Amino acid sequence: MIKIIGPELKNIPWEERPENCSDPIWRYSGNPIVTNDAVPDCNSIFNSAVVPFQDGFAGVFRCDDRTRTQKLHTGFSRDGIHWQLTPEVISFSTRPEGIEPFWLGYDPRVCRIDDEYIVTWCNAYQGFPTIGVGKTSDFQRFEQLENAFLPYNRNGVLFPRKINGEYVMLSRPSDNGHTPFGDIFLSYSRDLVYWGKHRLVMRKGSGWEDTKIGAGPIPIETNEGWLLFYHGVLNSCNGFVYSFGAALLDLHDPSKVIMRGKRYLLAPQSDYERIGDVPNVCFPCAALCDAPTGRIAIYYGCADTVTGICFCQVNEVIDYICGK
Ligand code: BMA
Repeated sequence: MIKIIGPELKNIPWEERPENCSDPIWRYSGNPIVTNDAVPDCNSIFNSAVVPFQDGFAGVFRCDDRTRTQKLHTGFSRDGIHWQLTPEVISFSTRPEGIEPFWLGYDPRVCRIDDEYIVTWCNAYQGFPTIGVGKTSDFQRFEQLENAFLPYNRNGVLFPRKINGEYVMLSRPSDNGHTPFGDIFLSYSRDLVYWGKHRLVMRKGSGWEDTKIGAGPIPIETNEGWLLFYHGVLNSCNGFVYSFGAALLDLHDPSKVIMRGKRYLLAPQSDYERIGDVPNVCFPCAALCDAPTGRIAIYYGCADTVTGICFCQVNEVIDYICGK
């Protein structure tokens, strides 16, 4: 019997599976839940990360402004569906010497470890993409840490606890452009500053993930392994198509893949996933879960334009990964 290892989250956003749907994952009927009007002067809000916070939820949102610069804003919600975003861009009260002031960030993830929320995002270092790292305890004051890796890298995703005494981060070595390749690696750190012991986790696959893959939400701990949702990209004759699937990683050595789903879980099929600034993109960056019921709510960017949410049950996702 598969079980999520974690706390109860009674107020997890949830909607039952529609009667006519037999898929392991289903979309919220009110999608999209966040659109560009949540922030002044904004072009699009997508690929964003949320966590339980106080008696509701908090998040870091990717808001591209009308100069088309990628910015990060905080947001707060009581129910995980209706969000109040902060009009001001996140700024860091401290930053390491030699790092240029933060001016651009995208595809954030937020990971609670002990009483801190660690934010990772795709940062610009001297104009090259790499993984930025910051932390906050209240979503008001943020400190910036060292970038985790050398350029070029994207999709830096932390595990929600130390493994064998060390922090662990998934990432995807990239290029300076739209990256027509990419596999998922992991790295260890004792202090969130120096990263090493780099290991391959998963290579790109075939079909829906034949071009590149990248970790999505913070992995979910279960009694059978870490449940990892990840995006996969197909290179079609009309450009990239971003879908997402899932895999199970070993609890003690997450570079070992126990099992990996062959089919995608969610692919761009709704209008808001197919039509937008970049058509055909479903890009998950966060998941909430309620351990006792096995409910999972996944937040994902849709067509690089808006943010959506979809739901699944842990046991059904594991059945899907096992090919049942
Ligand atoms: C990737 C990232 C994402 C984006 C996706 C599709 O390389 O930049 O932010 O959603 O491309 O455009």
